[in-house]
Amino acid sequence: MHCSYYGGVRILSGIQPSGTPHLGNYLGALKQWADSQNSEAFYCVVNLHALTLQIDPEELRSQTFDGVAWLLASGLDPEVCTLFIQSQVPYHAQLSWLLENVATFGELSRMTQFKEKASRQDGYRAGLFTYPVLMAADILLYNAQEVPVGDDQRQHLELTREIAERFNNRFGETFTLPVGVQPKSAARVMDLQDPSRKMSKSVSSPLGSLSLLDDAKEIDKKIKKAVTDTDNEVRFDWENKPGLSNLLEIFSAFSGETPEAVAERYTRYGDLKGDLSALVAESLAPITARYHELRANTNQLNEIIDLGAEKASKVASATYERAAKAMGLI
Ligand code: ATP
Ligand code: LTN
Repeated sequence: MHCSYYGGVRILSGIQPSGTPHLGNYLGALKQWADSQNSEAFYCVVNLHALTLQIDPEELRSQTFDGVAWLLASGLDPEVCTLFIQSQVPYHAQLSWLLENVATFGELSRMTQFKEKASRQDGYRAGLFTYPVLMAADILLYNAQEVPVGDDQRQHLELTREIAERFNNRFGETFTLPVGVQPKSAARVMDLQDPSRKMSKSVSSPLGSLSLLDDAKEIDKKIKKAVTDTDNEVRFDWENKPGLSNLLEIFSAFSGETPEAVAERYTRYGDLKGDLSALVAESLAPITARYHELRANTNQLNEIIDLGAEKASKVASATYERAAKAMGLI
């Protein structure tokens, strides 16, 4: 993985429509996407991936619109990049099936996210197992060169490269090999109550995760209660001070300073936490306000989604046809 963006590079990334984004999603994904968008960038709300979760159909429909509104509120401009819903481009599911016959059972069994999620539920769906192949299809359909994702998706990206390389060797040069791109800071925002775990929609406790819909009071409460340590020295040190270092990383992602520079300015945890909660609240307020405005205008959202599906389908259909033909399909 490397850490730079340059204009004109083909980019693809996706986010699941599984509830309000949290601070990790914003810093690890949405903010990066908005900062790096160009006419070659494709961003999708991956509602097919969300079918791997226990989710009510009405809720899924509504959360898919929420997802589009959050992407727009975070700064994605549908006139600049392509913003679309995964299920509206049928080639994702189609290519995924082809790639399931390139990926191996052993490879998929080694995926950490699968092992973690499967261990937390009985009767998990087959889709949870094949999830990374669908993700590979998302990326390869658009010939993406760069995939901006949080650190938690690194293994899936490596698998995508493996699948693409194997396909190219077996069936002829078809896919571009993508690289993962990570944000410079806050590539992995940790749970505020358990800094050994990433902040997550599905696992974090209510106090561990900061939702983009939290108001200033809730943000303040969660940051003040964030788990740190007892030695009271403000120092950026992930190994010995993971809770505090997480707060310094978050600070740095919003202020643009390095976490070390932020640490130098403080001697007391309380002061750092107070300033951080004000900074987070002030930074998120305009995004949340924009979200509410966008979400209330369904007609406008539908127009944006239709345009995205049309633009995405053009690129995806060409790649799919090429891959299907290479494999011998008529
Ligand atoms: P879950 O934990 O339930 O799997 P999630 O919170 O990871 O969900 P996703 O929709 O899977 O949410 O992730 C969307 C994007 O946010 C991805 O690019 C992912 O890498 C990024 N991301 C998720 N959690 C974090 C985090 N804690 N820190 C930084 N980036 C994150
Ligand atoms: N698996 C990712 C979401 C995702 C994605 C993608 C990210 C699905 N398809 C393609 C980047 C590119 C996740 O759980 N965060």
